[in-house]
Formats: sequence, C-alpha cells, structure tokens
Amino acid sequence: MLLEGSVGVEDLVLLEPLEEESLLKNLQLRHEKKEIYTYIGNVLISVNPYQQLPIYGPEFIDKYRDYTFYELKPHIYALANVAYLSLRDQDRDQCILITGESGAGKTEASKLVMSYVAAVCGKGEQVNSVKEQLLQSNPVLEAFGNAKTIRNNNSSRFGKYMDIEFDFKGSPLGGVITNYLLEKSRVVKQLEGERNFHIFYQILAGADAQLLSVQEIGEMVGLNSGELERALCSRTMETAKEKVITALNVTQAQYARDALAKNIYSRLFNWIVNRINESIKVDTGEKKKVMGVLDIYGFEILEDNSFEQFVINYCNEKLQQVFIEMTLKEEQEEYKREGIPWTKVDYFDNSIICNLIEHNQRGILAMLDEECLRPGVVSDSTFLAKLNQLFSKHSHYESKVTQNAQRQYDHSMGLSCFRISHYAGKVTYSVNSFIDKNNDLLFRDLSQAMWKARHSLLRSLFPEGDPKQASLKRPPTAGTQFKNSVGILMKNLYSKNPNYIRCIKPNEHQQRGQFSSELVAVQVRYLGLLENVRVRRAGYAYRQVYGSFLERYRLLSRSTWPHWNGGDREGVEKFLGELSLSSEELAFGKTKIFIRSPKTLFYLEEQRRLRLHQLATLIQKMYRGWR
Ligand code: AD9
Ligand code: MG
Repeated sequence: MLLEGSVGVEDLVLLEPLEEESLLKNLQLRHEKKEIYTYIGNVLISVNPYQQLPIYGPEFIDKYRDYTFYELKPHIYALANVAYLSLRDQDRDQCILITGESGAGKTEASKLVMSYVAAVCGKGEQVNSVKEQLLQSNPVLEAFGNAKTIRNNNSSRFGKYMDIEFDFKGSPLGGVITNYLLEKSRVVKQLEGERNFHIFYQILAGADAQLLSVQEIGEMVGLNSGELERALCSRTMETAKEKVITALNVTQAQYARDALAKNIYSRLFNWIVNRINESIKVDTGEKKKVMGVLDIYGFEILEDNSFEQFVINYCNEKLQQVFIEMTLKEEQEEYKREGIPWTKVDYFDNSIICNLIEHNQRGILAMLDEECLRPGVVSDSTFLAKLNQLFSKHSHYESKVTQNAQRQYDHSMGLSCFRISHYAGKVTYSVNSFIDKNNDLLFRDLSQAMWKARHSLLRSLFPEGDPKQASLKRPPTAGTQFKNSVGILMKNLYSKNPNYIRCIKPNEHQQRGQFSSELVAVQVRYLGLLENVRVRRAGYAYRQVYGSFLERYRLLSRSTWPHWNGGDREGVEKFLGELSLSSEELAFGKTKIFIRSPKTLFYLEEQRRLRLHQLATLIQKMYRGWR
C-alpha cells in the first residue's frame, strides 16, 4: 500500500518500470530518508542503516501489534507480527529466513524479531523466565561464536537456526538451537585487521591476574606435560601387526598444535550450544507450535574461495531452492484458497546446480569423499582431475581443462581451480586443502591425550580418545556432515510457513548515510530480488482483504461514502464496478480482492488523493462559511 508521504514505493511489486536501475534507485531514495525497510509482497528487504533509528521502542511494538501488514510503514515488526499471529491463531508453524552477506544486518534482524515476539507473546513469571533464557542465549553464543572481521565488527562466524516453541495459547515454552559450521580456523589464524573470537578478549579483560589464559596449559587441563608433548610431537601409526611411532617435523607439529586448538574450540562451542539447549529444552508432551529463526551466512564470493565458501554457497543454493519453491507454492496455495485460477510461472530452477554439488553418487561432495577415503596417493589435484573428467560437459561447471578442451582461453582461471555457475553468479574455487578440510581428522595421539586429561569437560569432548572406544570406523567427513545438516534444515523449513528477510549492506565501510549502488546491485542479484518481484507480479500484483481495501478506497464512490452498511465484499464490488476497470484486472477471491497490474493500484491511489483534496477543500469552504 502506498501511504501518504511515502518515499518511493514501499512495495517493489508496485515499481514501474521494473528493472534493476529503478529498483536500486528506490532503495537508495528510501535509505537516504532512513526508510530502511521495503516489501516485495510479504518479503521484507532491510538495508543496514549503520545507526540507531528511533523505530524500535515499545510504542512501535504496540503500534505494529494492533495493525495489519499493509496499514503501517514496512517494518520488521510487521513481519514478525504476521508470523506470530499466523502461528498463534491459525496454528501454522513459521520459519523466518534471514539472509544477506556479512555485515548486512542478519543477526540484528534476528534479535529484533525475537524481542518483538518476546514482547507480544504471553505474560506471567514463568513465561518471562523462559523469554529471558531464550533472549540471553544470544550474548553467550555471540561471545564464543562472533569476532571482529574486516567486514563486520561483530561478525557471526557460525550459522544459527533456532526453533522457538510455544504452547496452544502462543506463550513460549522453550527452544532448540542448531549451529552450523563454526569457522574454527580463526582460533589459530586471523587475517590482518581481524580478531579472534570475542571471548578471548573478554576473558583477558575480566579474569583475575592469577588466571592470566601464565599457568601451563598442561596444568590447566590436568594433563602431564610429557603426555601432551608426546602427542603434539609424534604420531603413532597402527597396522594390524605393529605400532610405529614417528617423530613429527616442525611443520607437522605446528599443524598438530593448530588442529588440536581448533578441535578443542569447536567442540567446546558445540558443548555450549548443547548446554543452552538443555536449559531451554521443552519437557511437556503437549503439541507445540514452532517458530524457527534462521540467521545464516549469505552467498560469498571472496578473492580466494575455498572449501568454506563452497559449502556456504551450497547452503545458499539450497535456500534459494526453498525460496523459489515455497514462494511459488505459497502463491499457488493462496490462489487455491481464494478460489482464483492459477497460471504457471516460469522461473530458473536451480536444482541442476544443487544436484551437481550434492548428488549422492555423482555430486562434487560425493567425489570429494571418494577421494578422501580412497587408498593410495590422493591429493587436491587428483580430486580436481576427477571432477574435470566427470563434469567436462556440465553446463554449470568449468575449469582450465574443460575450457581448453573447448578452446576458451580465460587467463583469470588458475590451474588448481574449478568454477561453478551458481544461481547468483560464477564463483571460482581453489581446490587447495579441500581434501584436508573435508577429512578434518585429528591424529589419534591427540584425541587419546585429551581423553587422559583430568579436566572432566575436556575429557568428555574427546570420547573417541578412549582406547576402548577407538574403532577403525572414521566419523563422516566435514562435507557430508554439512550436507546432512543442511538436509535436516531443509526438511524442517519445508514443513513451515516461510517469512523472508533479505538484508542488504549499503557500503563496505560500516558507515551511516553511504549507499553504493554497485555494491547493492551485486546483492540484489545474489538475493534474486528482481526475479522475486516478477514471480510476485506474474499473477496478481496486489491483494488485500476486503475490509481493509474498502476502508481505504470507499471514499471513491457515493454509494459507499460516507456511509456503507453492507458487507465488505459487496462494498468493494460496488465501488470498483463504478470505476469501470477492465474485468481482467480484478479477481474476487473468498476473502481478498486481487488486482493484476500495479498501474490499477496507482490509478486508485491517484483517485483517492484527488478525492481527499476535494474533501479537504470542501471542509475548508464550509468552515469559512460558518465563520
Ligand atoms: V555476519 O554475516 O554475522 O558478519 P550480519 O549478521 O549480517 O553479519 P549484523 O547483524 O551483525 O550483520 O550487523 C552488522 C552491524 O550493522 C551491527 O553490529 C550494527 O552496528 C549494524 N546494524 C545492523 N542492523 C541494524 C539496524 N537495524 N539498526 C542499526 C544496525 N544498526
Ligand atoms: Mg551475524
């Protein structure tokens, strides 16, 4: 809906002409006027303001809980409100999917959604204590899982999905958090200008002098130093017949040290998530209503893209699949519910790319696993050779070898790289360390040493170090684990009603008031916003429940203004009938009116503006007459 005094269009469905340039201009104009939220139908676009705006106080919460979606300015509270009401009153489980690149505002958005829901759902001492626990899980996870990076001073270095569970009245009971792929390499190495996880600095700032992160590590964890040294400096190879102990060289020993640090930290992080889950777990057997909030890394194209970017982009490819399927499904279902004929919409189906990566036998991840488990000499280059052989003709795969075979000479492509044409653009990945990162193995000597620690928590983090447990069966590779957890996540999302928040970063400098069109254009493409508007406009661009629609436009007709005593639908039929619009433009659903083109809505808005002006003049004249 276009409100008086609105800046640009508040819903991109109404954008004319619909092209990238006008879309960017619209976002820029709104950003300049501190209107950071814009809709595409029920999808919310949020442009990071990099400043505290006075739009989140309790008075705003009260306002948004009392109005329907289109009656107020676009706002994250409006989206949270729709999701919560649909959960509480219509019994539909919800998920809120927040995507965007690093620094775009995903985590802030997820916190705003959670605090809005906490403010409007249920009252009472017990309920408040559940709310408190759910909200307080954030600072703990941020301390251990966030760090300062070049792109964001408080960057989440893990993906997070949180299911908040409610009882039949819509009061919160508790929740479950799932974490994805913590960037554990940060523990041992950070880029220039970046920092380690916040917790290290917090401990240094807060701990007493005795603890200062000086005592020998061995003593701290309750391990004798000889044991630790042996595990860090040598490696035991066991065959069926014998046990061979070899000394590690300096590089290998450093590698072992780093691997140990990364493993301790990431296992500790999982342990913390489990502990939080223990305390927010819901014990009651009653049927629960669920709202899931997903705050996960967006699509990444860095200068050097490695295994991490590969799996992150795979996850985004899957989320795009959910997005397209569910948006279309939702459109289709709404038309069905309202009894309006549905015309099929053409869109780019990215399952060909998902398959290229995840196919059980012939996908890139399966090939990587095969190479990791294959006996004999394996390396990143044997893995690449395998991909080149298998995907030489795949329309979304390229490498130097496949390019040369087709006589394409592209100097930007390195010998140890492959390139995937993702839905959001082409990304070149270097295969260096793919095998190593996928294997993610910790030498058994190290896990056995950790298992001997007197520090009970540390010991419990390395159960495989128990000689009695030590089986030869290896744990699933990092790639497979990630693929499995993405699979579970997708299943979970498909079972819920989706609500989308698409976050956009307006500049690279974390500065207020700066809007780089080039930077935003790239994100608009990654997020597929134009396609989203097209899908939304393919059928009827605009729909509204009869009551609200009548309230807004009934002043356009003498039969419905100033008084109308009939039903809402009848009233809408009456005044629209008088405007002699083409019958193709309108469809009357069971509860909503559907309007095909944005132009018709513009026309209605214009008529309404003129009519208001007319009425205001009339009132002025009458007032003067009285005086
Ligand atoms: V990352 O992928 O975890 O690196 P996010 O989560 O997308 O990233 P985050 O929510 O952390 O970004 O936002 C980055 C910074 O932008 C915040 O620390 C705030 O300073 C700023 N920000 C984001 N959203 C808002 C907002 N709605 N109002 C004010 C905001 N500031
Ligand atoms: Mg974040």
